[in-house]
Amino acid sequence: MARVLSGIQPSGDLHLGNYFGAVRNWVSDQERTDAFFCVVDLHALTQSLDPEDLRRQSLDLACVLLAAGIDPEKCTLFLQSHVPSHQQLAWILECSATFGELKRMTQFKDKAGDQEAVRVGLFTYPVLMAADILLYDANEVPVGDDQRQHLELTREIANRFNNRYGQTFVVPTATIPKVGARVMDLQHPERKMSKSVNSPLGTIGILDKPVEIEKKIKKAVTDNDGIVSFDVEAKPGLANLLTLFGACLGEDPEEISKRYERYGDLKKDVAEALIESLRPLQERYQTFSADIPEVLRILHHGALKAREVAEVTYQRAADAVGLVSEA
Ligand code: ATP
Ligand code: LTN
Repeated sequence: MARVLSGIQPSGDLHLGNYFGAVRNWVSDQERTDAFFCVVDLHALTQSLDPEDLRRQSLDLACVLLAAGIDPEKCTLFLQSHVPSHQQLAWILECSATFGELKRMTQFKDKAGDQEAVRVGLFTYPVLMAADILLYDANEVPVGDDQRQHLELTREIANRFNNRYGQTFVVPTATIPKVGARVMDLQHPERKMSKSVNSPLGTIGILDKPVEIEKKIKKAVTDNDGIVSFDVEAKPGLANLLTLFGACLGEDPEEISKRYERYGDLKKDVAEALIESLRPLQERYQTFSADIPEVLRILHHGALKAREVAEVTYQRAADAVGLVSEA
């Protein structure tokens, strides 16, 4: 059975990009694979979060994932910081990845931007991500399109390590969905929908109320030529709406475009489809968020299962590089 691992940061409210690009596919992956999903709270430390916010957001994200259909009977759900092997392996891998490789990461360049004091953790972030993946011998890593480069780096690190120290890691592949891998901001369709950019009208949260979803879709930026067609370059706003619709219906956005003549009709149906797609998740979220002790139990059980797998791989890597095993 294939092994899957993916992670998501507790850095803010989940949006449609996170849902269609990643989380929804995790729910189907758990049916056919041995899947591990982790809330990457250590990665979120690369941003300046209030400690109480980080704690609350980590548990809230676990509630959202459970509400989305992540089922602890079918997969392993855990918090990254509960499994110390992630940090241990990250150090070993940092001694293999190079400064030049990390400097080329576009997410680092975007996030470091013009910050005056760039944290070292933001720079080494992709190596911790490589450790997350390699510890579980993952064959598949379901992510959105923006993580392609990080996955390439993970493969590079794994291959280099295997060549230098002998076969130690499984070399993983990114699994990126056909529709929904890159959901764009509704107000700025040239940039991706993002948790860390403040764009309230451009971002639809997966817990947004139906009236908010309707309003945001109605106000979504399109163009003036009045022709409904799927053209990402020439008509990015409309293409984004068709992509969201396609992701809801499981249909090709181009096919959907042929059924519409007016932007208004399309927008109305897109809003309705989104509201219906999110309704079950939103209802279940109430149940989980009202029972945090149960969520903590699920995460504890997940950490036990994750540690069992991760510790074995860590030991294999530690042995390979020449660290002495404890008697
Ligand atoms: P930020 O938006 O703050 O940069 P993020 O949402 O990209 O954060 P994560 O929460 O770690 O970062 O992402 C979780 C998953 O969601 C990843 O697999 C990522 O590829 C995917 N994802 C994020 N944004 C989008 C988007 N706009 N479209 C499709 N997938 C996305
Ligand atoms: N870097 C990812 C989040 C992430 C991840 C992972 C994804 C951390 N560790 C392991 C897949 C597998 C992001 O920023 N979206």
